[in-house]
Amino acid sequence: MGCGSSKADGPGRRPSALETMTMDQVGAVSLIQRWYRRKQAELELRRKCCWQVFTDIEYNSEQEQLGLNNFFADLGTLKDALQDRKQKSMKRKKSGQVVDEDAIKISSLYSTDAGSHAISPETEDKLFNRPNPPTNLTVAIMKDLIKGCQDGHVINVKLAMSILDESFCLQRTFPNIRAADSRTTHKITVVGDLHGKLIDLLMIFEKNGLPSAQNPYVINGDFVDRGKNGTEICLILFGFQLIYPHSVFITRGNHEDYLMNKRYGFESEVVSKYKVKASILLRAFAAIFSALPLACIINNKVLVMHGGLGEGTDLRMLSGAKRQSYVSILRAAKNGLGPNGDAEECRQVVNALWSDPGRELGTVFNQTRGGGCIWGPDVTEAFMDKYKIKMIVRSHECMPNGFGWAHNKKVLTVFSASSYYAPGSNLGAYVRFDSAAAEPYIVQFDANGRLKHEREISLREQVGIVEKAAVKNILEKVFEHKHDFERAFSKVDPSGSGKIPVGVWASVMTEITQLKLPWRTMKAHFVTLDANGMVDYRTCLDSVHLDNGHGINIEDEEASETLYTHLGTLEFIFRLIDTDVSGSISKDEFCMAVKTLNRYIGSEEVTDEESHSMADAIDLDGDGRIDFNEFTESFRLVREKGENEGDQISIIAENHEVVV
Ligand SMILES: [Mn+2]
Repeated sequence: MGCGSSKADGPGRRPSALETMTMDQVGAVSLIQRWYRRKQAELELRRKCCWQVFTDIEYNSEQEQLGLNNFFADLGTLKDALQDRKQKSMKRKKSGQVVDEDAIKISSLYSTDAGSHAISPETEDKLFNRPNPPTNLTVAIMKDLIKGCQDGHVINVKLAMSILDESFCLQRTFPNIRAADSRTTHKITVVGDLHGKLIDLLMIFEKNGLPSAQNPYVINGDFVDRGKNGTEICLILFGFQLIYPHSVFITRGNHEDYLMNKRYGFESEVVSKYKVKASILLRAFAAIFSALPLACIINNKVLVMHGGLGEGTDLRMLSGAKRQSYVSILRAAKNGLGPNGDAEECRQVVNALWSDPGRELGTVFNQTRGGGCIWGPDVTEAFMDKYKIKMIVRSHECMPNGFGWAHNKKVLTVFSASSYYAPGSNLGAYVRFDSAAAEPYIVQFDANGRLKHEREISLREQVGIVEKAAVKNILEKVFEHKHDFERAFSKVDPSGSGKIPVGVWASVMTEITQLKLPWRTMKAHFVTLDANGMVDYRTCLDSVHLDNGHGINIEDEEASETLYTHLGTLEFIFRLIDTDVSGSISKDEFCMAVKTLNRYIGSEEVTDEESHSMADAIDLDGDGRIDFNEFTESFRLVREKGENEGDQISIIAENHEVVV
């Protein structure tokens, strides 16, 4: 608090305000102070509650994504099959028609994650023996590029392609664990998750300078998804790395994964910016992501990786992993064997990108995320002893203050996307290691303009904004499960009085949303209480009204609820089937998906004719393609609560039923 500066006592100094106060006044001041402190503590508590809401909901959806694993595996096969088919048809085209040169070059970069090398020797030759690098990037070009991005322009597709093309070749020359040396530059800066928030990257550049030979950077993964500018961030970072390959270190995060990108926004970002060229770019991005190094060690002392450690993390094994085979780390995390059929290698790679530090000793499976593990202080200790490492810097978790210490200040989490969950929800941070200083120098910022020193003044207002966003998120969850709630409430209130004790209400909320939130503390946001302190549970269901944001016309409420519950999943499946990322599903793509699904569930073969007629039925406007609206209109997602089958989602189209 601003108490002013106190100058040294001296003759003739004016007595301070406190000294001239009467006892009554002093009493009043201390009362106000106590009241103020209590209010601050209350606000802090409210802020913590919101935080839990955001993180719980975030991890909940990641888990759901992982739960679709078996389905991914088969759709992965489907993707490969379609790829083959497409390449064959391209070859056929070659005989007479014009073929897009770029398309062939980049698509051949990307093959399946089944082989140990994603590139054919033929393509490799073509890439490495090029007479002149096509980009010839300069810092001046990069500055123009940044200016253009700030003005909201989309980066030219030719420039984008040439940066990606060059960057891919460069990534492949790096080892899995890169070594950074800051002894000559006397500094190196580590940046954490950016998640498509260009404004944060630019703020860091403004405060800390552009990357250069004298100003090296480690960018520690998760620069795409969620935010709107993953493309720009990638191209700016890859561009600077092409100019300063030995001063820009980019490590892979769990979102540098094409399957994650289908669900969390990067794919749709690229599609909306590049339209027909999007699929080529996306393939190039997927290829580069799988070629990114997994970690970086600064001055042999500080290990930087996105997730962290696991049981017996072995740097030698991690160095030897065939990283490029891991086109999707998410898929590897679930099948456990990984693309190379080596369970131990797979475990090491997955932990490096997915794990979180925890307080308990040893390691446990990361239940909240559904992938990686939670490792304890003893694991950190043993690892540091073995490798003579002094500190681990990792990212992967949003932090209220942009950074956080764990394990006796041996593990530092750095998260650089400010206002990640809602405006004012958190600060961003980056960390600089100046070789002279023993301690890392941590800089916090909020790219939305609320700087740290202003925070306390507006804490109340800020908590209000964050709380509103958190409550909205929960109401969405409540809406998704409205009917489950009605059933659960009628069970605990058989007489139908509409009133239940707070504790009962809280446990129903936890059970149905699967979110372990401080419901009692937050109850005022959702329900009204009567004079006896009983919860009127209907008030939380009646207040829910939502816009699904997809422009889908929803008629009856029950259907809209089930549709809304699975909209994310449905969109994800749609993107998987739409292999050429055209924004709509062709009949070929649809038939292939039906085939794969049928093989997966082991039901009898559906003929091509049958699947074609299904496609025709779904194609409501008869233009020969199925767009997302047609897809959701025709497919009713029904959650079957069969007593024996447990939770199953079945997609019913016409008379055909497919269980996912
Ligand atoms: Mn992450």
